[in-house]
Amino acid sequence: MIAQPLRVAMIGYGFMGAAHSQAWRVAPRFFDLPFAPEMTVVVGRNAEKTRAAAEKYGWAEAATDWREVVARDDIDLVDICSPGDSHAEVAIAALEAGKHVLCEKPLANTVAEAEAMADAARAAAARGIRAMVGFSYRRVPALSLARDLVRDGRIGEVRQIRAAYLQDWLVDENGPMTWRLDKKLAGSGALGDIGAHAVDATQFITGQRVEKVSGYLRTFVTERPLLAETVGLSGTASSERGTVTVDDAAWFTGQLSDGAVASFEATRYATGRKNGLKLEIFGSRGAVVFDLERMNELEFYDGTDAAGEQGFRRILVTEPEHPYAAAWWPTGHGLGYEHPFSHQVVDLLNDIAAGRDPEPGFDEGLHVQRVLDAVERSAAADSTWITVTEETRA
Ligand code: SOE
Repeated sequence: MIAQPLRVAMIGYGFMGAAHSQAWRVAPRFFDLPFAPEMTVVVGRNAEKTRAAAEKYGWAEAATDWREVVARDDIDLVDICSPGDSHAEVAIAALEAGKHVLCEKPLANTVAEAEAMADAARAAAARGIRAMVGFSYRRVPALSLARDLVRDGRIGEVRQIRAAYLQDWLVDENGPMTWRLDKKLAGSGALGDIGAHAVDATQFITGQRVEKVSGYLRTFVTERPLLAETVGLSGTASSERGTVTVDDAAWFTGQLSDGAVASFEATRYATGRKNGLKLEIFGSRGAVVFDLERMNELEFYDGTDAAGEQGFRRILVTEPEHPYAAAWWPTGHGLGYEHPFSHQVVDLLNDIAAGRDPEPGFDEGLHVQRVLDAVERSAAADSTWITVTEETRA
């Protein structure tokens, strides 16, 4: 049977746009999908660059006006890969226009925006329109396997978690300003960009929510050279400096809904750590350890093993029995950073076809946003404990 087309518009074509383009192109070639995705149009502010991106990544058209695109009858799904300051406006307009939405994380720049998005997603769901947040790491096979083991009780009751997302791309203090260092565009720094992944992965694996936090934020380098382009001097190196308005690193402790305690670290200054999301989940009968720099592996400690044989075992998560793995390569031929983005597309399209809400939906994205916000408020109040409130804040 020929699958019905699903016409996609992607907003933004930077790092995430490249990853999502790859997913839209590859997913239908490796998985049986209920729809045939069509890469209809990519949207960006600069016409020439957007045209180049369309050609490079395989989009049929390039456009500069997202409002026009979101209203088009020949678009079924809007994929938001632009900086956080545009998420709320684009997502809400798309949902109201009856388009399914995939939105990069963190869901928004503020709790108020995330609330409005979650409201729009709930109203849209009543009309069969679906919304998903792109916490792609949930769909790394080893991380999914960790969730399965914990859910099946293989480590007993979860008591302690260490979640650290360590990068080092800001170590050089002459590294240029980017939108990720501007609070107006990004909402927050390491906290929202990578700390959000640590929070989501922890909640996903344990099935518990972060309910209370104590946080500390630090900006090590407060001014950085502006990119020539940013000051309108095309082709010239800029000597102007811009102010970094976000955190470089975030530390926080969290209390979880079923009584577990978690420590979180998110930093762009961990010299030598390139993209290390390390999650250690300790339970009453065992433990699981995941490290994104070794993303095809999961360490599992089974406390029920014979006393003389106990120890962490390394599972190479590439067997056909493992989550998502059967669609790809023979055993032992691992996956990379880009594959979870394909899995995200697969799960989203299956959810749309089955008429169920995707995970994580905008309500979960909103909860993560509340956690980030609570960490910021705690940090501003000398690390005092803050309850992650479910109420609207003015
Ligand atoms: C996207 O999921 C993302 O969080 C990026 O926004 C980060 O910058 C990257 O380092 C990890 O992935």
